[in-house]
Order: sequence, then C-alpha cells, then structure tokens
Amino acid sequence: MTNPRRHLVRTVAVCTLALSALLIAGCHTNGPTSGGGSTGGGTASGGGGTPPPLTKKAHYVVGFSQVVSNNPWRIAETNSMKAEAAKRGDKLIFTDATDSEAKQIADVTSMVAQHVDLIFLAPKSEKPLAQAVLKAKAANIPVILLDRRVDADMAKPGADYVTFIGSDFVDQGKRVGQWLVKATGGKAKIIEMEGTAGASPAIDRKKGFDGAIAGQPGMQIIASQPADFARDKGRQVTETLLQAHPDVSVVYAHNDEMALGAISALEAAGKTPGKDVLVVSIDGEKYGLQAIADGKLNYDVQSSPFFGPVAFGALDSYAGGQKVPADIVVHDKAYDAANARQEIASSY
Ligand code: GYE
Repeated sequence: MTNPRRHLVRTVAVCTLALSALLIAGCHTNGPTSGGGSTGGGTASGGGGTPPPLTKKAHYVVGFSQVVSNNPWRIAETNSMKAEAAKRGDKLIFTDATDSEAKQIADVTSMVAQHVDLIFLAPKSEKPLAQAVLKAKAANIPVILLDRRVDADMAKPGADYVTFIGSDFVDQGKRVGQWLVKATGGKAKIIEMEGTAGASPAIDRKKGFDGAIAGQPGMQIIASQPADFARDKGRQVTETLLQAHPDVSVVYAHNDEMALGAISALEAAGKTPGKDVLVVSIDGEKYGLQAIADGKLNYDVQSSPFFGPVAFGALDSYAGGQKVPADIVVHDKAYDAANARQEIASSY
C-alpha cells in the first residue's frame, strides 16, 4: 500500500496533466453543471458566467477558511495547506470558523476586505456557505472549494467558483454499504451516525450507503441521527440510541471521530464493538486504523485530507489560463484488518 500523502501527490500529478488533457484516468472530472452528488433547492443563485480571474504572480496572498479544528482530519488538512504555502513562499491567511456558519461567513467577508488573491474555502454546509462564495465572486475574488461542496443550485463550479477539490462522498458511502452487505450476508440492524446536517459529505455518504443496501430487505437502518462529525457527540448519540435499540448489530458512522465515540458507548453498554456489533466508518485517521488493529472497527474508507499540493496546483493552472475541471476528485483507499496496522505510520 502507498502512503496517503504520496498517493495524493500522485493524484495531483495526474490531475495537473488532466488540466490540459481535461479527462484522464485517475482524475475524474465533471462538467460545470454537474456539481456533484448533492443538490437541493437553493434560495439564491449565482450569476453564471465565469469565476473572477486570477493574475499570475510569483507569490500569492491567499485565504484558507477552515470550518473547525477539533479533530485529526482537520489538523492534517490545515497542516497540508500551510506546508504547501510555506514551500512556495505564498502567504496564507488562516481562519477557523469553530464549526459556526455565521463565523465562517464573517471569515470569508474579512478575507474579501483584505483583498486576498484567492480564497480556499472548506465550507461547513451547502446552503449558507454558497452565499459566501457569491459574495467573494461579487468582490472579484476567485474561490476554490476544498473537501465539502456548496449547493449546486446556488453556486456552480466553473461559473461562480473555480473548482471543487475533494472525495466522491457518494462512492465512499457506497463502498461501506457494499462491504457490509458482504460481511453480514445481507442481514443487519444498523444505527447510522450522520455527519453535520446540511454538509455535503453527510448528505452524500448517506445517499451512497442507502443505494448500496437498497434491494436488501434484511439490511435495516433502525435509527439515523446527526452527531456533527464529532467524537463526543457520537458517543452521546450512540448511548441514547442503544437504549431504544439494544438489538443493533452494526454502527455506520460518517467519520472516524463519531465511530470512535460509538465504540466507547458500545463498550460502556457491555457490548463488544467489532464483534457483536460491527462498526464501519470513513476517513482513515490514525486512531481509526488503530481501532481496526485492535479489532474494534471493521472497515474504514479513506477520505484524504492532504489537499495542499493539489489546491495550489489548481491555483497555478487557473492563474496560468488553463481550463480547470469543475471537479477534481481525490481517490481514496480502504482499510480493514488485512492492511490497517501497516498503514498507521503513514496516516494522520
Ligand atoms: O470526513 C470529517 C470532517 O468534509 C470530508 O469533514 C470532510 C469531512 C471529514 O470533519 O472527518
């Protein structure tokens, strides 16, 4: 297996080629109107046209609006962005929205007021943050979305912002569902721990999972509730749901942090996570891989947080006048008992 950083760097190299070739194996791109898996009725819409231009410079001043910094995934993403900016001699203005939509909109507004060259935005949720994208566009500042999408009816890649760089969340959920159908022989009582309500990975990881278990009458979601992608919330929500559903046989968590919280709650309730209750998840963080090695987590689809090289690569392509694909999709590995232990060292 390769280490995730090298894997993403390779993806970047492939994607960089794809910026001129546009379509190439290993870097899936969509047309500007596709906007990814999740859409929804918006309240405002972008003006169409093209994103604001970016003048080519030796060094840039860019903003990076991070949504929250309360878990290893976010810290790894921030470190990847900071490291890449430092390597290039670009200035990165970093903000942490502490999981608040209002603060994140204010953070973007402040970057606009500082006239940064470009804003990298990791948006909390699809609809409120689409407004921030349109605000930056109106101020003639290009935006690149990282790791989560905004509502495609409100703002479109290639028109209102440059591109979305991130994982295929529908596919992640689908891979977990398919693994589970096999592992359980199509019989399971599932508690689903959803990510932040209104966030694209939560919407799409649910959609992909639902699709994979559809047509399997023995696969039953007995409860599905948001736990905000956070460990302690995952623990609390599982604790409560276990009281009403002691017959649960699977916990599907939309990220590792919530899975780790669920594992604590299962243990506190006298269950054996990984054995009498299977636990499956997404992210591939170090603690998640350790939980697989310890036999408490069964399957984990990676969601790579190493965006620095590909994000700044897209900035360069855009400033250089190349056509940037509407979506730059990161390809993710998966972990189980066969490979988790040897992947811990290269994880985050
Ligand atoms: O899975 C989760 C994080 O948006 C892809 O958000 C990201 C998700 C990631 O907080 O751990």
